[in-house]
Amino acid sequence: RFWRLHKFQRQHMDPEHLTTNNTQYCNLMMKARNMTKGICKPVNTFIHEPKEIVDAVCQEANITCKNGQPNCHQSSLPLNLTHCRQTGASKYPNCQYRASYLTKQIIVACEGKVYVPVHFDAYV
Ligand code: PAX
Repeated sequence: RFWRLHKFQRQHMDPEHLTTNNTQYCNLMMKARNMTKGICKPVNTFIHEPKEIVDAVCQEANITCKNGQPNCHQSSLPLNLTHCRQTGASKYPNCQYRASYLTKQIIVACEGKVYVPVHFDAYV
């Protein structure tokens, strides 16, 4: 559906920021992108690449997603990522995250007439 691609953009896309060792990145970005409302989203990955590069992953061969659906695709190249994981001490509404800066291939699920990413499945 139409709104799913906007949700993916909000939750996973951050082409402006380069990978840095900013320990506050996840604390700031998880809040700024509305992933700390109601609950602290436990795990979320941001992608620091242009939209065209990430959309193009949907043109790679189909692979099976973690949930068994066939609409996943793996990037042929490693991409710059920040992986955010909630810390053990984090308690809602004070959501606290640890950031890991990675260069890994991503697996996304794609949907739609304009076939674009809607879900972040994993990095490998
Ligand atoms: P989502 O809700 O899982 O999927 P996310 O990717 O940001 O959100 P709506 O209408 O929004 O409910 N969709 C699919 N989901 C899963 N698998 C397939 N094949 C699929 N095809 C379509 C967003 C929408 O995509 C639809 C799905 O129905 C949703 O529609 O991950 C939990 C969250 O953590 C992120 C990824 C997930 O958020 P998990 O563990 O259940 O896979 N996340 C997870 C991450 O960002 N980084 C990580 O490394 C991991 C492990």
